[in-house]
Amino acid sequence: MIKKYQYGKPFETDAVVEKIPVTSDAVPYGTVCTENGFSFTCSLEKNDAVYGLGENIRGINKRGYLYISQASDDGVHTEAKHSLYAAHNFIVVSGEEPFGLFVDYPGRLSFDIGYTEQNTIRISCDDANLYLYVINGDSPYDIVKQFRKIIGRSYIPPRFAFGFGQSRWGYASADDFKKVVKEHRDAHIPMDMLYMDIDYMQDYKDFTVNQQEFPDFKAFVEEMKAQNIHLVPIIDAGVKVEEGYSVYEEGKAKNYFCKRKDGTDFEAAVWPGWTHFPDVLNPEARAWFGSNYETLISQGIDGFWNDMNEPAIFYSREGFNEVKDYIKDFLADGARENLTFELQEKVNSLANNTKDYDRFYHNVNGEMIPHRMVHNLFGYNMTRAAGEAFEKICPDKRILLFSRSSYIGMHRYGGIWTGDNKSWWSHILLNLKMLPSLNMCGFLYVGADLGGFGDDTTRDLVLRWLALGVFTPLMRNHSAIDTRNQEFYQFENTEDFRHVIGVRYRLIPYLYSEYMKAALGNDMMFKPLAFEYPDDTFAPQVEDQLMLGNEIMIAPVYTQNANGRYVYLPEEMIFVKFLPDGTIAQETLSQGHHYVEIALNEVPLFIRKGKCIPVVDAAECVDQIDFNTMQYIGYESASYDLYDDDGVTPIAK
Ligand code: MIG
Repeated sequence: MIKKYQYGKPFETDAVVEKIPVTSDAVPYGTVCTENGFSFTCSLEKNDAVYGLGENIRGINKRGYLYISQASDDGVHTEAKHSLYAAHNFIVVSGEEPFGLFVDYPGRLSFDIGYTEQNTIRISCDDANLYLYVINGDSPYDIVKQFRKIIGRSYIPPRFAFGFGQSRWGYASADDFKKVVKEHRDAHIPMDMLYMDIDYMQDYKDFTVNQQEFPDFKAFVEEMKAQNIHLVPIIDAGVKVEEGYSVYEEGKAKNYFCKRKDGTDFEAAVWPGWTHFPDVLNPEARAWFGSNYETLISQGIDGFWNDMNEPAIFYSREGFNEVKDYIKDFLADGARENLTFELQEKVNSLANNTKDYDRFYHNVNGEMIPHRMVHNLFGYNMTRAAGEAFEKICPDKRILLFSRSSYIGMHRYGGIWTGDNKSWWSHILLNLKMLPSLNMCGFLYVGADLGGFGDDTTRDLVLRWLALGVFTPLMRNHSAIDTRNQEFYQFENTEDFRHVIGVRYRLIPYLYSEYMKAALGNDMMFKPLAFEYPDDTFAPQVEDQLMLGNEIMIAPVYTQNANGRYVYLPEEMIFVKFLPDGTIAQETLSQGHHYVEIALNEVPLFIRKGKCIPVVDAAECVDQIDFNTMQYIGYESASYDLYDDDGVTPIAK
């Protein structure tokens, strides 16, 4: 049962697609107050768990912290943070009478989940203009499925997107890219995608390609395709201000950029220098921005990643002028000489300063809406621009698409990657914990930068992280410029990487099948153990193992120098290890706690009692997977219902 409550005049986010009439009943489970902004307060019982909030820090059980929905470009994902790149305002509270809440509000919103008071949830925001959806059901899992149904079907990528993709910020020339492909192919490390970060562009201009480095881009794309490699270019939110650059000229002439209050185009400096932001909340401007993707699609491109769409701002014209004035005073005024800390802070506060979100506006059906009020919708609508355009540009083909920033609703148009993590062991676990939370909010095509984006990685970290990454729909090794080289062939004993990536390809028929079942059935692909074993004493507390699909449990090693790990089995299972010699070890383990040994070059998984899964032979790309090699592993009398299709044709909603 879902009830929809309306407060004030909400902004229509299109997060929910099902038509639900507004009710005038009282809100159950808590108290709503609309005096100073909006707040919803309810109390928690000692053992209630709180799930949801999608892309976020901390646990699967979100209880005990303050989370703030405010999409932010912040590459330091520590426990101390309150926001990451997204706003996924859906939570589920377990307990005697479980319920779910979706706060459809696109501005800054706080979820105090037992932070101020351990047994109290308080959700609040400044403007009492929003929709609140209250869902009740038999269990948290049931509530999630009801929610997923009203927000519409999740994005379905092409099947090649289940292959492995290599990425690194810094590849710039055709030769750089060719080298990466050659190294993988020579070492027989499977690969389907090669990501193009910002350096492929001409001066960081969206939808352009550096002519000198790629004199015949179309031919280059073809050459890569001939080796079964899909190139996936990045698109940034800011459009470079430059006379003669057609995207800029057209956007300016048609008033498709976000404006200041005085009607001039808002200026933000990002990678290209000064840019304007496409007003993707304006349907006309959104269609226009999306139509630009055709420039690359017509050259053979069939995948994109949208970046910097919180939107990230290095500095605005206003912020820049303020600091310039400050520095002038600083240099002139002897009294200030000692305040270098203040100066440092001033300069540092230029980037992603929320003050800038008060300085520009969106034109939504003729009404000027301050960006601050709809901040969390930018990445969603940039990605929607692309997704809606693809339906026109290539209606017969699925296009790979994912974004950094998002809001619920965007899950219908693309996936997400979880942004600038670090080469830290703790981030393997963070990656794992986010997966079910993201699925609850509709995001199924998800993954993290495997091996870690920032900081220097180590060989063992990459291998352990991959043993989780082999299960995530988006499987990509990505790292930042100036960090230690992170391609697999940079490390000793490359064959270990060939083996682990090979395991991914052996599992693709299963992973694709489970992904599609989850997408078509509005279901989750990754679940907390509590969702499958709600009455188990230990399962609800497990935060380092997940259920994947309907057949398996995963439990990767996430500590350095470990030879294995402790694992909890809520029921008897078969412990499976993909060994480096290509064989598969299977051992039945009883219900309970176990220590399992797992070497660096082994991939573990657990098959649930009475189930089996399909496994094929490894291949070097998705198209070369030979379904004739399919065998089943797990319980002998079990059968598995395999979903498959051509992997390309869009599926009607
Ligand atoms: O300011 O394009 O999250 O994946 O490599 C950094 C360069 C901009 C941030 C993305 C990251 C990407 C990087 N980008």
